[in-house]
Amino acid sequence: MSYKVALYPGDGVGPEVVNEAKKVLDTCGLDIDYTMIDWSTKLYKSTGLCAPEDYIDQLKPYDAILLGAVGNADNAPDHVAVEPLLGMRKGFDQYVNIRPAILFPGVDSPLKDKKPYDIDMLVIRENTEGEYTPLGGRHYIGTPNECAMQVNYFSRMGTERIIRYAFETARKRDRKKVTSITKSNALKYSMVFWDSVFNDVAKDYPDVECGPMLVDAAAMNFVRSPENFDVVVCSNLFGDILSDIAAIIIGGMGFAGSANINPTREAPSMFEPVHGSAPDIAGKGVANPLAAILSASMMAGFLGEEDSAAKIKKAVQEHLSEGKLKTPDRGGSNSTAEVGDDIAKRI
Ligand code: GGG
Repeated sequence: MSYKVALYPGDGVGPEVVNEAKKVLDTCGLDIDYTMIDWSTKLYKSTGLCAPEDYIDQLKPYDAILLGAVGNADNAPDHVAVEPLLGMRKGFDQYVNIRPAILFPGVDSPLKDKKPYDIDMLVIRENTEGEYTPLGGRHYIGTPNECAMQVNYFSRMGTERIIRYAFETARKRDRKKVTSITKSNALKYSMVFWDSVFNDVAKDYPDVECGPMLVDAAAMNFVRSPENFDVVVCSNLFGDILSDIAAIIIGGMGFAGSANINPTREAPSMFEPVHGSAPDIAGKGVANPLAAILSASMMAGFLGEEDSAAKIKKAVQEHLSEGKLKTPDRGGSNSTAEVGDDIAKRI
């Protein structure tokens, strides 16, 4: 099969890590026709936008998008920089954001006594609505009555489909367990609704162990007992925050790949490292490319190239187990390209 993939490196360290992800994919010998998308905050100065107005139309024909990172506060406000990223998730109905957190052999967790694979969870984040819905407004700006409103929008369709996706995913895993992240003790409309949809859907999956957990308790338990989590299903904002905790306990943001999936395949899905643009180290060639490489592995798997996906993941595992090459975020002095070369060589 041949595929059309849009490479969207974006800002900061994005181009450096996407370059390594492409290098690794090339080694797999996949028939991919790449198009380089040169949109970033640099565009903002000339156009007031970080991507052309018709960016959804331009990206629609691709099978997948491989994104690096967005954001550089020197060039554009962060909420403008992130617009194309959130816009792709919504515009392509990529309603599932999968963020795996696995403690690989050879990687030190900041948590005491954690062995390889003690942490092996999937954070499944609702990606198109919830707290990220662009509904609200600012009023009476500059007066003592100034106020801001941001509406949390939870539809039955949107809530049910993400929870169902989490159960379907859990069913295929060994532990078959879903934890639903809530805050229904305080958010008496949105999260009480979320809980009731969760309870309805759970009835269809008697073979899956499941239950709710308040988001504050989950933040604590990700650190205290991460081995108790398997699949974790969250609203958009809760998933954003908890997946960063999940990343840090498996060794850092440098290991956190992700997939933004439209399961219907009627529009492209997008793959990106969870980390941002890290402008402080951009251009120095020292960013950890593993999160982007693991995202590329998820992309290969989504495209149906399971063999290549597994080869990339195995190469990353071997590279980490050997532990010879490390970028500075892991206490080493190797470059982004040296790590990418090592993974490619192993494939
Ligand atoms: N790698 C993509 C990236 O730059 N993410 C930065 C970010 O702030 N994303 C917002 C979000 O995931 O909700």
